[in-house]
Formats: sequence, structure tokens, C-alpha cells
Amino acid sequence: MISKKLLKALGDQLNAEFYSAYLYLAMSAEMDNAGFKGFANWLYVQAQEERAHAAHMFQYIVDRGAVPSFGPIEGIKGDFSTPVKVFDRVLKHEQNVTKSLNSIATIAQAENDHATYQFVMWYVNEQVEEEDNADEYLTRLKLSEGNISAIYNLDTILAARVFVDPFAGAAQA
Ligand code: OFO
Repeated sequence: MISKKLLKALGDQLNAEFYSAYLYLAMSAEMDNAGFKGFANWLYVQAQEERAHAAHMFQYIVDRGAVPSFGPIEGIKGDFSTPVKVFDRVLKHEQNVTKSLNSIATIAQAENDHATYQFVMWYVNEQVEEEDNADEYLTRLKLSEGNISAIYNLDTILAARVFVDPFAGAAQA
């Protein structure tokens, strides 16, 4: 049986994963209309990944015999008019996500809920890559500022990203 405290934390994280998907879709739309099709593609794929994170978390909560609360998903605010502004926000956002996942792991550990600890550690470890990607692209964009061909070069690289379900092959109830 999952504790109320852990259920609340996982439910909030489920909401946060949907918020992440929403955020990345908002950024993708802005980048697409600003002519950066590659950044738009990367962000759209990121939104697909966030929805997969949410679906996996939903299934875990249900498999533990619980029902998450479905609170409202926060609206998206922010200035996403340039790639630098977008990736600055992506990095900050992912750093915050890492903090909340770490705090779920801490609660699970304190409650000796090893299953939830192990479950959430997949997300914690995934954040290393999420932060690293955002940091790398932000650094490259800052170095390229004013050099449109360098920015378009990165845009072309990110256009190649395709969605791969991170849980493909994982057992689903
Ligand atoms: Fe779900 O990993 Fe980003 O936010």
C-alpha cells in the first residue's frame, strides 16, 4: 500500500509531467512559427517523451492500487521568441523537475517503499541526460549568438530527432 504522502508526491509529479509536455508544445509552436523547424521538432519530440513519462507514472500509481488526484495543469507563460530564451527555460525547467523527483526518492527511502524508490530512480537518472542536453544546446546557442548560420546548423541537427518510446518493451499490466 502506498502512503498518502507518497501518493500526493507522485500525483503532483504526474501533473508536472503533463505540464512539461504542455510547455514543450508551447515552445515548439513558437519555434516553428519563428522559422526554426529543427528546434520545433526537438521540442515536439520532447513533449511526446513527457507524455510517455506521464503515462508510465499513471500506470505505476494505478498498479499500486491508488488513484492520483487530477488537478488542473498550469497554463504556460514565458517568452519563447528565440532559441536562447527557449533553451534557457528548458534547462531551468529540467533542473526543477530533477529537484522534485529527488524529493520523491527521499520520501520513498524514508518510508522504506523500495518499489517506489526504484521506480522513481529511473526518472532521476533520466534527468542527467535531460539536463545535459539542455545545457549543451544552451551553451552552443550562447556561443552562436549573432551568428545565424551557426544557429541554423544546430537547428538542422535537432531536426533529426525522432521519438523513441523510453518504455517500449516494458511490461504493462
Ligand atoms: Fe519528464 O523529464 Fe523532462 O520534464
